[in-house]
Amino acid sequence: MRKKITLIGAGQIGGTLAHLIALKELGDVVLFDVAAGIAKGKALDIAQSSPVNGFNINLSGTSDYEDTKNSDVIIITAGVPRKPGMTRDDLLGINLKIIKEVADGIKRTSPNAFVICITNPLDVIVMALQKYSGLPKNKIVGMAGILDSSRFIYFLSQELKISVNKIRSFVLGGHGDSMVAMLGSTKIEGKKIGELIKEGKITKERLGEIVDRTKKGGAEIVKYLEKGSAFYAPAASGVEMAESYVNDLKKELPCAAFLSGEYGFNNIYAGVPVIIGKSGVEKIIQLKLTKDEEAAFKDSVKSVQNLYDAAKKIDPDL
Ligand code: A3D
Repeated sequence: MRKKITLIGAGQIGGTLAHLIALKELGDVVLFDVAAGIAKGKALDIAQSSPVNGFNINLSGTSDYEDTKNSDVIIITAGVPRKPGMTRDDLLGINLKIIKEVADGIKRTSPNAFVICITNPLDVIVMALQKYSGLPKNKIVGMAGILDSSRFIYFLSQELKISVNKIRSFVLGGHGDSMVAMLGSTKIEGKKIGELIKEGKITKERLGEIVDRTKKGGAEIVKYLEKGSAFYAPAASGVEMAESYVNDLKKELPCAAFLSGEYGFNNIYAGVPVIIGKSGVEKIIQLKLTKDEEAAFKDSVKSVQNLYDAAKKIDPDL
């Protein structure tokens, strides 16, 4: 039987997710939004492309959680995106309220779903979603690391004139300015990045600039767009997670997952490599970090912890 995939939030990312899922025939799509017209309009528009693109799934739009009942996968983008000059953390108060409402809706109607959260500030919102909904921690996961890693790999490929397919890397930690590009685990055509520096293919300084551009990758797009934030690459990243779950691909993907002792942290969500398969987050991969990476990762998780403390002050229910 085809899977039922609900997208909570039918904005820029929600609409793109629906389109990609339709093209891949990953499942039937329900687009949910408080603005019902946007959800219905986008569902109908994408459905009308099915004769051209030759896909065969059902798409519908709604603002009623009953229509999302028994979803297999839920991807959440409900919330407000950044405006130029804003940090992701500035969205905390408003998106926390929205996520509380969403948590209540999905807990009532789809308690067995695999839930992917994309709403910012990501790590704190996904943690709040888990707390509010009480759904199992291995079934609630945040999308950020795939996008941050993808940005880093793209920038490296442009710099080195090497196909993105030949570069492997992870960006981990919190999805904010403190995110950590794991240079020790970065491989380019099988070679460690340190070897490329020795060979004179890239300088340390240039590499530093690329890491910095990755950290500010979202803000660069916000500035260009003037209205709204990135949506194509975020949607593609969310779909990769959904696909690994639906088709039990057991891919190793950097995602915001609940840590219970891994990397020395407890009771907090942060970006780490995980295996996603039919049971959800099936395993957290423990990478060997260099001393510098370990220190940067700790700092990054601490900033997530600080923001979660700020969230608790906003809502004592957390
Ligand atoms: P946008 O196009 O504004 O869509 C958000 C949608 O959410 C709108 O259609 C709203 O009507 C809807 N919405 C608001 N409140 C509710 C509610 N209570 N229930 C259901 N729907 C609601 O934004 P977007 O799609 O560009 O971005 C969505 C979120 O993703 C924002 O918080 C962004 O900051 C975040 N984002 C995260 C990443 C990550 O890598 C984690 C990347 C890019 C954007």
